[in-house]
Amino acid sequence: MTPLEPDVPATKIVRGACPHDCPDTCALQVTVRGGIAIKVQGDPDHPPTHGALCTKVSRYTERSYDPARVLTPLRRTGPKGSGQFAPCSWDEALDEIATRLAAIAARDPQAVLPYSYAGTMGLVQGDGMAARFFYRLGASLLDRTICASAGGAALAATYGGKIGMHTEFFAESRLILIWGSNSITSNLHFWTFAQQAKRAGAKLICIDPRKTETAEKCHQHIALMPGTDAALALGLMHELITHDWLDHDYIARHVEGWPALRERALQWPPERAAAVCGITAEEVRQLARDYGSTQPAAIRLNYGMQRVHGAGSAVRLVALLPCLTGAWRHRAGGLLLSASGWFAPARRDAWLQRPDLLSVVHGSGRPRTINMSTIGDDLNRESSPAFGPKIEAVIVYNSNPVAVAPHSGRVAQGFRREDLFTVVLEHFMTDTADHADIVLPATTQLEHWDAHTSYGHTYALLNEPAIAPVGQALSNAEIFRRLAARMGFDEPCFRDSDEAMARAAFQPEQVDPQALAAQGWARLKLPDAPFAEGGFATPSGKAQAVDERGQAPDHVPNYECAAAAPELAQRYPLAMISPPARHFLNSTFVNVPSLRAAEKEPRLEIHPQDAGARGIASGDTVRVFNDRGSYVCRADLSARARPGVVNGLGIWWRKLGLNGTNVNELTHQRLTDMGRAPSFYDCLVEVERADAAPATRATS
Ligand SMILES: Nc1nc2c(c(=O)[nH]1)N[C@H]1C(S)=C(S)[C@@H](COP(=O)(O)OP(=O)(O)OC[C@H]3O[C@@H](n4cnc5c(=O)[nH]c(N)nc54)[C@H](O)[C@@H]3O)O[C@H]1N2
Ligand SMILES: Nc1nc2c(c(=O)[nH]1)N[C@H]1C(S)=C(S)[C@@H](COP(=O)(O)OP(=O)(O)OC[C@H]3O[C@@H](n4cnc5c(=O)[nH]c(N)nc54)[C@H](O)[C@@H]3O)O[C@H]1N2
Ligand SMILES: [Mo]
Repeated sequence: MTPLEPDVPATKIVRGACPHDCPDTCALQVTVRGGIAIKVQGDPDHPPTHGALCTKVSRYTERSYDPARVLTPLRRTGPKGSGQFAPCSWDEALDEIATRLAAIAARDPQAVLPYSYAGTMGLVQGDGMAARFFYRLGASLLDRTICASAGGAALAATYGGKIGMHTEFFAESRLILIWGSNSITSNLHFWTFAQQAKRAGAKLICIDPRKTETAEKCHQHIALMPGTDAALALGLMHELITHDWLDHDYIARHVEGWPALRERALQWPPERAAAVCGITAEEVRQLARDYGSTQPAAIRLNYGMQRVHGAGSAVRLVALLPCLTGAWRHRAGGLLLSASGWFAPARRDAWLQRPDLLSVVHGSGRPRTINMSTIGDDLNRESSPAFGPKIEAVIVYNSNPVAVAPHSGRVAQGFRREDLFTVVLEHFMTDTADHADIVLPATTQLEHWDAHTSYGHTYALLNEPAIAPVGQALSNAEIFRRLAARMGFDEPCFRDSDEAMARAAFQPEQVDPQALAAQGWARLKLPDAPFAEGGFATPSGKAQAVDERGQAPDHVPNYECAAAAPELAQRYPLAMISPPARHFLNSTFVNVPSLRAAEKEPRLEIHPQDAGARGIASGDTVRVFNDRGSYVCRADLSARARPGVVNGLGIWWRKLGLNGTNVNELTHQRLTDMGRAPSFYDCLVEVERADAAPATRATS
């Protein structure tokens, strides 16, 4: 639409959806004047958004119009990773990509790897047209494990899917456990409901190794050691059993495997649990008393507690707590980790993504799968019968793996391979874009169509473009549509428009198309209290307390802790977690000047006791290190850190850090007990003043 069209009003409001990887998926209203977006606000009528946006997205126009945006295709002119590029035309860029991919695919299409995550969570600009393209090409499949797959697998094992409470009803709870979640940072719109409950007299308890801004505003904070949540849940169950704070009728009718779970929990008296968790037995007892004697009681579990070896076992155990007390009988009771499974029947994934196109190249077989969390090792592997072909090309979109994937020294080493052909679709020159052969300018959410689900609420949303693409940017879907044409993929699905895909993303019986078109969002038709009468999505309809072998989950210690690795713990005595800095969203927004100014510099929160023992003062430049590498940042002596645990707030761009690294220089690629996920928060380190003689050499 051009400003010259006579019937265009001077100012209009366009309805949209926040695309970012966050449980809140807000409904947006974008004010546009003369073709320029001047304001982004939250929709006051959308219940989870209730008119408010976070600091990051309320500045969205600053990001979309940032002068540093990539506005033309770029071709590499310097060594890999140097960030030296020259502009080229779309035709040159796409012709070169199509030629290179066709040559590799002629040998083995599995040597091509798509790498993407949730830079946008849209069904069209995420894995819509891109999925069609890579299925048709026959490329390697990507196992998208980097965030939530341990918890997801655990929920599926326990409830039969990623399903739980409606976020709105937390406002009516009498007790809320905020468990492994920094709601004020990462789930702000849930916090509004928690505050409503608090004002109505509910007790709020935060379970988190770090004294977050959320923990400070709760009535109680239980600062357990990272990776010990399963022990805490078992200790709680022990107390629920011995005090008979159980709903026997609910258990008998709706829980499978209770005798084995009961036997397991009886091995965990509060003293044993407390010793593992690094808290007091009284804290375990009091929490059990609160949980066992308050209805309705709700748990906002979040992904922060499932980035450790025993993540799956821990989520299974916590998810069973409301099944033992019958908390599920109330709409304000139960648990929410993810709501995304509620959308499964509504999403037209088979049409949006067309996995059937795999058969064009692979017949009835399937290509190999690469786990995105081990990209560091996998980019450095040669061809072998077990691995398949060496990775020859990576197409990255909606992700910044050089900054966000574990053991990033290894990841960067892989992306520096001169024989790797790398294409990155981006808004900005991220650490990953610096390593590309070709960078393609992508549109932001203000510039393209999309359709959205949420993992924190139960409303589907539609995003209309508010402005024309900035510069020469094209939507991800349009880029893959043009590439498909150049590769000779002539299936009609490669001609579906972005708008057609967005408008037809949902089954009309599940998501009311009129509501979606008129107000930009529509609530799924679901019962208020989904498991009041049982009816879990498992084959038996019961919550599953045991696995196929009849075993109840147990506490699994961290890979890196004194119990499992005593020698390592001697050399690296501090546990490090790396949750997000409040003004960043993963590595997104690190480059937005006002938001980076708010975070100032990469920081390590360290307890004054641990700092004192190392001669470290607040503001000192420190080296945080282990056998994988070292990371330089600023020490922040802070009671937010508990003794024995340091908090390396993430996720800085490596090139914007103090020594060209970020916290993932220190994390490892070992996977969780369920879901094949990374264990970012299962990491031992040592810290010293950066001016001290290095105690160890980086070995990455
Ligand atoms: N501002 C902002 N918002 C975000 C994000 C962001 O980067 N910035 N990221 C988005 C994404 S991708 C996701 S997945 C979610 C993440 O948000 P959450 O699911 O809340 O997960 P985290 O932020 O990783 O961690 C939450 C809390 O868990 C604590 N924690 C760490 N280890 C443990 C443990 O072993 N046990 C317990 N009980 N707690 C532990 C951390 O200290 C942290 O305060 O938020 C989304 N929202
Ligand atoms: N140490 C440590 N590491 C972590 C975590 C942690 O807590 N600690 N958290 C982990 C978690 S939970 C997650 S989810 C991952 C997140 O990892 P990623 O999904 O890689 O998330 P971001 O770093 O936000 O990078 C997303 C990129 O997508 C781009 N983008 C956004 N929209 C579009 C679009 O429409 N088109 C294109 N082409 N690009 C777009 C953005 O500019 C941005 O650079 O990181 C993980 N890494
Ligand atoms: Mo995430």
